[in-house]
Amino acid sequence: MSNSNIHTGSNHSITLYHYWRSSCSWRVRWALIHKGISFQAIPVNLLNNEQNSSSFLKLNPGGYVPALQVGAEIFGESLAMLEWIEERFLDHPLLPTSVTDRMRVRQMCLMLISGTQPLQNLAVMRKHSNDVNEQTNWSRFWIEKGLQKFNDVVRDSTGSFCFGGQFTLADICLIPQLYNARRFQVDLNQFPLLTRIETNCLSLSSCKKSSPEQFQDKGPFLVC
Ligand SMILES: N[C@@H](CCC(=O)N[C@@H](CS)C(=O)NCC(=O)O)C(=O)O
Repeated sequence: MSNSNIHTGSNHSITLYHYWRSSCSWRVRWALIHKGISFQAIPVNLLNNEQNSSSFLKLNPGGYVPALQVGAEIFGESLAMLEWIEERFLDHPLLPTSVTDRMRVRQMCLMLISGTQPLQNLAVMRKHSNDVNEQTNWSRFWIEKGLQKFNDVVRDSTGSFCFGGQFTLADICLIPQLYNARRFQVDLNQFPLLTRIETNCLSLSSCKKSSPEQFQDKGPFLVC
């Protein structure tokens, strides 16, 4: 799709502008699919810089994917989207019941959403260095550091998933981050707890259906 040709999804009530390999996009695809919500998926090619095209910036002035259109309104920031999905669609909850437990899960989410992922962004890597190897070193360093801290928090509350036996938003944030960690050659053998959680998540059909491979090189389509 060319920069001037971002399709709008106005004929469907929920539309997700996303990029197949973006970890932030995967989070939202996954939550929507987990809740059984159908949505129009519209690709925005980050490698072609479509996120900075004038047509996309009109949709999301932040210049990032994902962006979520709900009716006539459009929103940026994946955590805001995840919270909206959770509050709007109550079945298959992605947060625990108690408010302190919810705070723990939100802490885990933010350690990745705001403490780790932003440092591996294209724009950040390019500002750090023009050298691709150096960009990889930079991202690997910060992802590894972020995962170490995340691991320390999860260790005290884990079961099959990050927060005990309940699949939550923390898992939805972790698995795409591990996918990115591999892209940047982080040695995940140092995180057996996290890869065990990953194995459990990968067996969920919502994880498979929302994964990057399912959306690679696809044009706009309706996810049911
Ligand atoms: N805080 C934002 C971050 C979004 C973000 O960083 N998106 C990345 C893809 S995962 C992006 O669009 N990068 C484009 C760029 O760096 O130019 C969120 O959670 O939605």
